Amino acid sequence: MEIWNRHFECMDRDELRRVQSGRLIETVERVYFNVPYYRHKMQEQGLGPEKIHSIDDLSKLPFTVKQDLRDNYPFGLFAVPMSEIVRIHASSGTTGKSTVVGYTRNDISTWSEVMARTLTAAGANRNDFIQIAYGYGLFTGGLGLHYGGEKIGASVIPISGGNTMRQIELMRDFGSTVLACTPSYALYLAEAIQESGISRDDFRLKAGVFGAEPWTENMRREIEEKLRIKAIDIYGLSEVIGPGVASECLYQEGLHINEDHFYPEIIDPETLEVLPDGSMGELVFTTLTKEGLPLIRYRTRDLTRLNREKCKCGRTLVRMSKCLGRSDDMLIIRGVNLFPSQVETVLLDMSGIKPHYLLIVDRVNNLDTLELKVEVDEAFFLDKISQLESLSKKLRDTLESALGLSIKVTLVEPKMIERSEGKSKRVIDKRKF
Ligand code: DLL
Repeated sequence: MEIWNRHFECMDRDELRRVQSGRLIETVERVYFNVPYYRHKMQEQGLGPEKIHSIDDLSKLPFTVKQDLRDNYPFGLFAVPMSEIVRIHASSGTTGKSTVVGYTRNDISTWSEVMARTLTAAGANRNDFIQIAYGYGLFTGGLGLHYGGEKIGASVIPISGGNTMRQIELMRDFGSTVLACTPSYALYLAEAIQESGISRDDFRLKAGVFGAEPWTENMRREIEEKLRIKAIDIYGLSEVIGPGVASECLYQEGLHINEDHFYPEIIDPETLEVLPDGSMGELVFTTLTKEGLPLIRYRTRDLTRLNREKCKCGRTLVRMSKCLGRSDDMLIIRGVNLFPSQVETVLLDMSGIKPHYLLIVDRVNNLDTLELKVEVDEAFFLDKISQLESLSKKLRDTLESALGLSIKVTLVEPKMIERSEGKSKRVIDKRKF
């Protein structure tokens, strides 16, 4: 089994810890002297870079959360002058104050390196044809996979998302061997291939690198059977770098975290206490080499557990279990991140409706669907049907452009949405994770 960077991926754990400690010290200095936000936060706690000597001191440092990035929108947390930034991405689905991330030339090179590790771990090499059906653009999926694919010398096919018939045609004609997309799109493609009548023998596909949303072992089995491939789970988030934070090897027993670049901790999301290895909790990352947007103890909100045993593949990098849940209310719909509060903001701005709503998420033919049920104002409800129709269309258009997702809007009579006494239930997620 090939390993892209044996030196770091199989490093003795004591040596790795020394590397991590050195890099943490540099990172803390970088943020303290270059990012006023971090300097103030550390000063408030009586902390300076001289108090950080090793990874053991990490827990002294304050946490960073998504809201901190939004409050410093767009570039306030960057640690280098903009002239050093060569790429900007932003998290999907959010409007206005979205999460903006910036990369220096070295960051792009780090990203390509960790993506090269990811693809190699999935069994890919220079002889492969990688069909990248993740979206290209502000989303990190397309370009992240792209640079990794080029780095290992594979033939990269930057087809981007959507246009299923063309995906299938090119997959057959170009002989794609590795497919990169969300797991739900992989399943959708698998069924479309079956329906197309083209024989599976006409394809050369052998592996898939799937991520950007949670998926279960059952989904994996289904994808592997339908496409007759090895389905590899890859994990990442824009704030930390994009895809390439962690990925499975061919043993599929947890995702190896590239911890020489991204140091993981597991905390209790309520008490914020650091938990021992093996406990389920919220994953927190400190970047150890990033220049553009270094992050200290960034709370991902993803729930998982860590395992530091050496893997059968020979890698010593810590493994995280598949991420299936979050400690906040973020939904991932067709790979797009969505907070119910984004819908609420649109509703509050629109006349004719009340902010009493219910979001219904489902999966039909392996594609996520999103429906909004929302109450109409009493006065409006007595109006003509045509007016209701135009209200519904206006609402749908506004939501679709705000969320970057298609949505079905159903207007209902006042008081039709159940009121709850405690925390109101805004989302029904019928997908099975
Ligand atoms: O989804 C980066 C990515 C692209 C990862 C392509 C893998 C492949 P964001 O849009 O910032 O970045 O969303 C990050 O997606 O915090 C998780 O909640 C979720 N997520 C990403 N990968 C997985 C996975 C990209 N393999 C958020 N399993 C993260 C479960 C995942 N959830």
